[in-house]
Amino acid sequence: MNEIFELGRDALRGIENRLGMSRRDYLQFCATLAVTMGLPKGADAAVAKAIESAKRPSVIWLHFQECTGCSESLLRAEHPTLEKLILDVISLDYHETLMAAAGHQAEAARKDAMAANKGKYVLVVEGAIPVKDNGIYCKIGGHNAIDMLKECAADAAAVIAIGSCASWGGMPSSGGNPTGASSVADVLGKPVVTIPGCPPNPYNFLATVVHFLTFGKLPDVDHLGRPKFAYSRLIHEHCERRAHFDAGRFAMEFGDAGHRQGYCLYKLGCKGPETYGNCSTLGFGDAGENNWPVGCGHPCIGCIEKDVGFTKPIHQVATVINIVPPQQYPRIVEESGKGASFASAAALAALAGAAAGAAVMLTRNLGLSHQAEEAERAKAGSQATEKSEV
Ligand code: FSX
Ligand code: SF4
Ligand code: F3S
Repeated sequence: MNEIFELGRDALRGIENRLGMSRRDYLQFCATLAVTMGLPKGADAAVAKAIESAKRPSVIWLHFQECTGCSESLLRAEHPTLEKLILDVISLDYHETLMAAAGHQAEAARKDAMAANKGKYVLVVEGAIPVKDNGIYCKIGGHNAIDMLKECAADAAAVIAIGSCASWGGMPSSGGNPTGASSVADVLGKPVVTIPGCPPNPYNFLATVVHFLTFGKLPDVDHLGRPKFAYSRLIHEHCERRAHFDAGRFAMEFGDAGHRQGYCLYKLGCKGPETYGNCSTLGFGDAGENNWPVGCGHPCIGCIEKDVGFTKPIHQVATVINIVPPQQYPRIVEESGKGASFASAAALAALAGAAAGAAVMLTRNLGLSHQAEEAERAKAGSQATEKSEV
């Protein structure tokens, strides 16, 4: 973190005023983003510098077949909030849900932003594109989604498909796909960066945009266009219930004794074993620990993964892609169903370079383990007090 002081007090004070967040929170935010991207030590300084000094890229955000959950999930990201992002990190020049303009004014705003930032703007696409029957199932301002996407992508510096709908069709493409809901890449006929999830974790999007700001290019992606820092591991490999899976301890019904004790949800249809993502390692939406489907006691439905989410029945058992058990298990605190500590496993993975973004795991789960330990200590303390009172 030392390099970060090269930014100077004035720059940090400026950020304090602009973002309305303390220097400490700002530096923590930059460190979190750097870790999320799996960047090496010291990269937080580069991230901080880029956000502080880079010209805000113009962002044009299109909405097609979707529920706006992706934008909603960004609104729930606390570090920073979307308002702060809009005002400071990016220049959101067109977003149908959030902009005040309507009708012709909105269309004019889009055209103006495209002309003013030709070749430089980032195009974010939320929602699938219905291609059946000449695209008549989604029209905005008299244009169908196919034409609008092609027009906006032509002069974009980068295209990001946010959410499963834009990434691979998502929910609108399920059930026989009556409208021909298609991905951005399929309609454009070229690969784009995809951030699948229904909705995706806001940090995966923020980290992707900040990577663009910091390095002038989008992060490395896999064959499906997914940033490797977020989508290269199976959820099952780092799940806090994994030790229960390997020990054969399963919840068999919602609300049964195993479910109440935080046992593995595999037999209730959890798709963690065939879904790639960082849901099990990166808290979702800042609402506290365990704030992801499995953490809340519901099997993962594979909302991120094509041919799994919205395709396989929710309670059908998953195909286990990797049967190799982890080298170390999280410690299990069975009574509360939480308290998994991945610290040692993550440290091993980071040392071995076994998994991209292992540092995310390490950071987050160090927090988890600390919290669990504190909870246990507090419990032990209160039990001791109760005994001494008796
Ligand atoms: Fe799709 Fe995002 Fe699911 Fe909804 O829009 S990924 S339906 S969360 O809003 O595109
Ligand atoms: Fe976690 Fe699901 Fe894997 Fe069980 S099956 S360990 S709940 S990801
Ligand atoms: Fe979706 Fe499963 Fe992650 S349901 S949010 S892919 S845990």
